Amino acid sequence: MTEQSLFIIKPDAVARNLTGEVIARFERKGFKLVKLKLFNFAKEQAENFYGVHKDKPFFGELVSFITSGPVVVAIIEGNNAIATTRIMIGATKSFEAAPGSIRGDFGLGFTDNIIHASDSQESFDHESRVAFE
Ligand code: FUP
Repeated sequence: MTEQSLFIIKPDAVARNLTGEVIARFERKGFKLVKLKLFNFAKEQAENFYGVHKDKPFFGELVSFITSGPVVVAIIEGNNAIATTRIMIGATKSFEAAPGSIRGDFGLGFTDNIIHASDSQESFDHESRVAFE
């Protein structure tokens, strides 16, 4: 089923010049780019984006990290986009993510884990609204 998903290339990966590598993986997989933007999250915008985590102990660290430098946000389209993108990014802790996944191949961090991707239709709707507002 054709659907859309959203990913964010986080400040660590943009700073390490991995933007092209990450986008290329989604293109080679067969996804079409629908929207693409380089920008800096404002603090309030980041708090809204990660609103689902607002009561978690790591919320402050997460907002501080995602606002620490430019990010790239993309909306992609293709078969089963949300679940397939989650498989492609790998486990949250980069140091445990499987080789072959984006986090598994490019990082060792936890908060600084290269990439974010929507995990449901509901999060896609929210995140695309906030990231492109
Ligand atoms: P994911 O969906 O894989 O990005 O992971 P989560 O939604 O569980 O967490 C969102 C982000 O918060 C992760 F990308 C990493 C960060 N995080 C921490 O920094 N510390 C934690 O204890 C848990 C998550």
